[in-house]
Amino acid sequence: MSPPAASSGVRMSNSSLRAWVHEVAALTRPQHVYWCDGSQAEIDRLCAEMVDDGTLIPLDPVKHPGCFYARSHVNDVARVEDRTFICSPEKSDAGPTNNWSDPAAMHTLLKQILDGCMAGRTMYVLPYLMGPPKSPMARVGIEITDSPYVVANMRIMTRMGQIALDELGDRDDFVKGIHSVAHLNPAERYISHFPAENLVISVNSNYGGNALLGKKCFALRLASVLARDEGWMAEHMLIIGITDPTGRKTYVAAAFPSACGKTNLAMLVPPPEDLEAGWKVETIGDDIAWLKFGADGRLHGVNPEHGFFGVAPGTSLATNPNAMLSCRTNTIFTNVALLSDHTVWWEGMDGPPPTQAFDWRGNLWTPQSPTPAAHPNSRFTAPASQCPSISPDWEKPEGVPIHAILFGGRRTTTIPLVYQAFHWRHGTFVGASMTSEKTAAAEGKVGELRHDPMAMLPFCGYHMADYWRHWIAMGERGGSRMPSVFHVNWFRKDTNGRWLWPGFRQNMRVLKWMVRRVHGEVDAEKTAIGLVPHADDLGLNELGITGNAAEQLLGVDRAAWMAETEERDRFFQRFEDRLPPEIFFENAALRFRLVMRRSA
Ligand code: GTP
Ligand code: SPV
Ligand code: MN
Repeated sequence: MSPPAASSGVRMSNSSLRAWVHEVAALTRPQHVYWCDGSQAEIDRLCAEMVDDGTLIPLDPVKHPGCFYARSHVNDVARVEDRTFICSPEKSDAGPTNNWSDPAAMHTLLKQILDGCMAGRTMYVLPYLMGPPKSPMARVGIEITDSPYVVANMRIMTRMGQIALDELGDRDDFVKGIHSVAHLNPAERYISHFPAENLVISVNSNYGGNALLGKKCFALRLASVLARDEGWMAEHMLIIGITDPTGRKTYVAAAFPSACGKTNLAMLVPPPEDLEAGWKVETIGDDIAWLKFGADGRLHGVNPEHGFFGVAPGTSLATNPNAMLSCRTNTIFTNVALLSDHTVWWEGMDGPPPTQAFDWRGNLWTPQSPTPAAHPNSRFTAPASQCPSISPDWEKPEGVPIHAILFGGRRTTTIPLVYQAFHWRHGTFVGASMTSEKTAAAEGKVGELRHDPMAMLPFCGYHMADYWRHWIAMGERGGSRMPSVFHVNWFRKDTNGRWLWPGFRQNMRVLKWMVRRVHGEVDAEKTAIGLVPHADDLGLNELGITGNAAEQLLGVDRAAWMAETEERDRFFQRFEDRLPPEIFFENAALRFRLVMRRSA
């Protein structure tokens, strides 16, 4: 017998959904089953319950109305890539960059963990929509969870509740997610994807991408498989709209690895002189883009999400005022520091540090403490609609036309500030070759250089070489209407370890150059690696970047690039004969140009 449904107002007549929910309840055996309608009253009630049991601490109602503070378990603070599995029927379909498990074996293992795991708890059924309402690109997911914290976060991050059930109707093509905090036992933590069943099962974590199943699990790992099969793209990309002084809009999608600057670029405020001249940057999304050909033959992008799960440390009014304003109200802060006046703090916030605080573990902290007050992967969960720079186009059902795609990573050496790929196939190679220093967004050693193709290493739901093949095939379909491709690196350092590039709002200089390139309004220098700007076209002089610094930022170091191509070859060899020959060819062509050119 299935447990009684706690009353909520949802209207639903989908029998396959009902049957699946019963099946999960029979296995996990919760005390109550509750269907979320997504209403304000419902979330107010849930948050009040979480305040009562200590899960949430309400923040100052004047300085931070509608905001809550949360701490995760100390062993559960980031995505766990080594516990994340792609359970495709064939091992070879997961590819060498994913952990694979046999689906039947994984189901058996997870059944044991899920068996009775919700005893004494409420099981929440969360219907949610990824993508704008009434959009042909939108999809419905259902997450079943025993975590009210997940419900509160998912209500910000997605369009949750009745709206999703209404969009689903009687169809059975919803993406299934089963999540249980279980015992938060890291040894039994599994984030398992079953692409053939449109299913994710996540147990023993309650943090970010491990637990908010609409985000990386659905909108990237499972969606990348759907996208391959249906001829579209699911990418780890922000989307912005740039308005120039003539009023023309240029849309850019950008893939940077986790904690490498997507949210910051998505909310960029141009420098005063550009604002005065009429430049404007508007936010469409900050983490995930779904791209599909529109009726005009161009790639169009939507942001499937409805909120931001943004990195807190380093975010300030000086670096990202729009993020600070987005998270002033109706926000959940997780693992930042708590001050005694019920406000929050993190490293890099404006002004001097507080004289004392409670750190992310709940311990008393002072500026003399040897550890940071906020966890490096502490985050704010804020509604996208609250962002001052949110674009009027952000919920357009047909999405926005994408003119340029930008790749980037954290590289202290070799990779210049910006260069443009010669064409789509070369751009695919540029994306496939991305490397970046690891950040705190995932468990593991921070700072280690690793390959992260298209910023999708942890998020591609199938064989990475097939994913590159899909990129090439999309390019063949789109022909001359495909976006121009660029690569940027905001993170170059000089020999003394200082940033060579001021970054943040000064990145506008690079965006302006890209806009002019897209519309054929500025020349570039043809080098072995691609098309590089003339220093004057970025106004490097105005920033006091001259001589050796300018050379380091924009130059091509032939020896370092030769080493780069060798490293790429080693990486590409891992894909054996599944590697698209185009990728192999582009690396050989790069090496040829490096060797043959008199000036690189
Ligand atoms: P995920 O949400 O993990 O996918 O991260 P993200 O790509 O959105 O990264 P985010 O914009 O949150 O930036 C992460 C860190 O990089 C923050 O600490 C920023 O302050 C820092 N950062 C962002 N842009 C720049 C830049 O232009 N220069 C420098 N030096 N740091 C930057
Ligand atoms: C990332 O790591 O890329 C994030 C945070 O955006 S999480 O939702 O945890 O994946
Ligand atoms: Mn991300």
